[in-house]
Amino acid sequence: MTSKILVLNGPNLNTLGIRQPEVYGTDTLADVVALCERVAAGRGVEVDCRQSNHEGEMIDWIHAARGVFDAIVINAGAWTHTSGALRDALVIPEVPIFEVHITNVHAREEWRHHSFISPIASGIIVGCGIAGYGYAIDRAADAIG
Ligand code: DHK
Repeated sequence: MTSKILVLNGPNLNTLGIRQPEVYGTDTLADVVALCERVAAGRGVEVDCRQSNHEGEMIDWIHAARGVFDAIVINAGAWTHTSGALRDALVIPEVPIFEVHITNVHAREEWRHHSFISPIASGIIVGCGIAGYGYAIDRAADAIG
């Protein structure tokens, strides 16, 4: 059976390309999805890419991922730094989590330095632009074999 990776993008990432392009670049969410699909196809895995501005919706998607997805790649946007609820949802022992940030959050404002997700992540990729999603999918494919 083909392995499946759930790719989640949190709040404001639907505005990639127009939101602070000097910080986040000019690539759009559609470019992120195209990259994820290309990398996944090259690795023989499937991806399902979703974005939400609603924390409860994202938590519901994570709950429903059990038994369906083999790994989760997540850029939780600002929820990364604020949401214990999202972190609790992501504690799924059989599903490795890969945290992605387009920017180097550690070189930005102090409130972005803390991540609720990092302690439960199998891997973390920051500051590599949207290429980081591709690296995370590649690594997730390795991890799930
Ligand atoms: C994206 C966001 O929306 C911010 O809230 C994070 C992250 C950083 C990124 O770099 O992809 O702080």
